[in-house]
Amino acid sequence: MSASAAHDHALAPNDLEAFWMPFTANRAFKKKPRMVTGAKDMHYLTAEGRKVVDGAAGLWCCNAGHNRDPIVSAIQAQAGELDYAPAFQFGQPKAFALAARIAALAPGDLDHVFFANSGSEAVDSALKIALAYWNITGKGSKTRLIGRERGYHGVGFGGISVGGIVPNRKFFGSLLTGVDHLPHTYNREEQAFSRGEPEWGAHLADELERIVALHDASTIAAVIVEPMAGSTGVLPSPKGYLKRLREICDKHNILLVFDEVITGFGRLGFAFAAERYGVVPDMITFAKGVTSGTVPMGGVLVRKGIYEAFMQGPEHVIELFHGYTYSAHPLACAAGLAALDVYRDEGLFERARALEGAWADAIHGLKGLPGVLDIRSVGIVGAIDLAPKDVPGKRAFEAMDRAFHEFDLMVRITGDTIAVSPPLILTESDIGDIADKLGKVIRAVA
Ligand code: PXG
Repeated sequence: MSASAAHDHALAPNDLEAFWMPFTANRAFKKKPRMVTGAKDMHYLTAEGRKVVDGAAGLWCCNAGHNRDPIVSAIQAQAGELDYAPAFQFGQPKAFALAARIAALAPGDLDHVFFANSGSEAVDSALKIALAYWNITGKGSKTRLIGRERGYHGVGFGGISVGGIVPNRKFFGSLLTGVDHLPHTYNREEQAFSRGEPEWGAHLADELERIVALHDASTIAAVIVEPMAGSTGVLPSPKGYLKRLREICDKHNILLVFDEVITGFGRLGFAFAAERYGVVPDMITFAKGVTSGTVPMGGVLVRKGIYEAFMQGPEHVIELFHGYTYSAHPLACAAGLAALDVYRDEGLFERARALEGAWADAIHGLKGLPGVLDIRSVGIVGAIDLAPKDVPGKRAFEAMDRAFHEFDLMVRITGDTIAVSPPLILTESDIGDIADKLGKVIRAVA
């Protein structure tokens, strides 16, 4: 293909077969594609020139909005200056600078950063660090990992093992052994139409005591939870729940990992949700918003004591046999530094906090529309549960498809839940616009 033919193909491809799309209904998409070719700030652009409101910040990642000049320039400059550098046994300055900036945003003594390239890799890194930590500190029997029903921790074998989303697990064999799960925290009867953290449900953290009683703390390495379960349909932690988990983990010497791949970098109005909840976990996994989605990057924030436990023995010996070719990739580090500058200079975390009330009002204003069973909101995140029509998932699929084609709005769906999580640069008028479009979509699929 000539360069100009390849360019035309990229803009308006007429053969969609080769790309096996991830987490996608491939045949439905390829019959009627939802294609975007550009983006700026709050919008995606289509080849026909339509402006589609990005109600999902890409996939919960473009927190600073799209194609922001400072981030674009930083990536361009970096590509021209140092395209790649190994992070095994060699370094480049921006990796150290970014790690320090991220650690400075984290609460407590979460002072060290291990870099990966995605949320899935971040989660598997955190689980491996937990296992290795107990190994090297003489408690090698602590190997069990505890996740939670309806949890999403990416798609690596570690992540799907501790995860609790059935279709992400059931096709893939026996997964990791020695894993158990806390119950999820959603109960529609007790929590329907809660704004923010539901009042009911803190006691569900006590289920960890039951799991510890069953397996014994001497076999348990770590507990991993999302402070707000995102992919499963937006389940904010009940009030007091995370504090109780922390207390039980402390009591039994179990590491607590917060998976903040979605909640990190402002989504709940703080750099990390750990701050919102006043709980310091032993590790935080992050990805997505760290570069505002522009270049793949993930990582794990680790408490000082864990890092220091590894910094023993002869100095020429590698302390942790783990890492990726692209850990701390220079383009990702440049993008990360620029994204953190934008978040700071534009006060985007504070902005999310300030707009949370207006956002919740708008999303909860959809109550009473046909088929709406529940609405949840927290930070700049909203979810609307629709009653299933004919077969499960079909109504929300139709909502996503028609939102894009007819109402110029991009949303995410899971089951029969619509999830919205726009870029944090949104204005009150964007909030009104998104709620208005959502209302039209919900009526259209009634
Ligand atoms: N942990 C959490 C909490 C996540 O939400 C991952 C790990 C995995 O990240 P990577 O970068 O490996 O995809 C995620 C990813 C959705 C949706 O719409 C959510 C995610 C990804 C794609 C779509 O719910 N979360």
